[in-house]
Amino acid sequence: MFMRIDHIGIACRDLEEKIAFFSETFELTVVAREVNEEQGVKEAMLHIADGEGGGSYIQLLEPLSEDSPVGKFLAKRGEGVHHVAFGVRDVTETMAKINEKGVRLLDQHPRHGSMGSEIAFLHPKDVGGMLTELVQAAKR
Ligand code: V0V
Ligand code: CO
Repeated sequence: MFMRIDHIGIACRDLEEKIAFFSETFELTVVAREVNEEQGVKEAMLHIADGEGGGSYIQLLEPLSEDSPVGKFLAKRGEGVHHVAFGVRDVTETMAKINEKGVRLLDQHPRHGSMGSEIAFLHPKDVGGMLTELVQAAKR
């Protein structure tokens, strides 16, 4: 089902500060930046490697508001790992397969994700406490 880890999403209060830290400390390059109003985030993708069907990245996330998913997470838990995203071939198909096994989907239809991807989230309570994202990367 999963081809690779697409990205690890990290919640932060100051995107510019964390971009500077990750790019300098780990010699990673920012390959995309986006404001995603629907998800309530300002985000940056730092490239790590290329894999089957797409790359793998660190995703740095700053909330657009306090009542957004990342805003609430920061208030409750502080900065840190917010979600893990897996690369899949077909997000709609994978959502259906996983849902059949009793895992709740947080999205009924795929949504727009970073770099032209299509994404969907699974409920963290059904995945051992890990907010899980499915990513179908844009065709290259
Ligand atoms: C909340 N919980 C988490 C969690 N957020 N557990 C693990 N990881 C997280 N990130 C736990 C929380 O501690 C509660 O457990 C329970 O889930 C319900 O949380 P809540 O605070 O009561 O509820 P909300 O309203 O904060 O909703 C949580 C969910 C929400 C996960 C439902 O954040 C959501 O829909 N997220 C999906 C969208 C998203 O995260 N977008 C931002 C990334 P207890 O306390 O009851 O035990 S956007 C992105 O990644 C993009 C654009 C991309 O990759 O391209
Ligand atoms: Co993500």
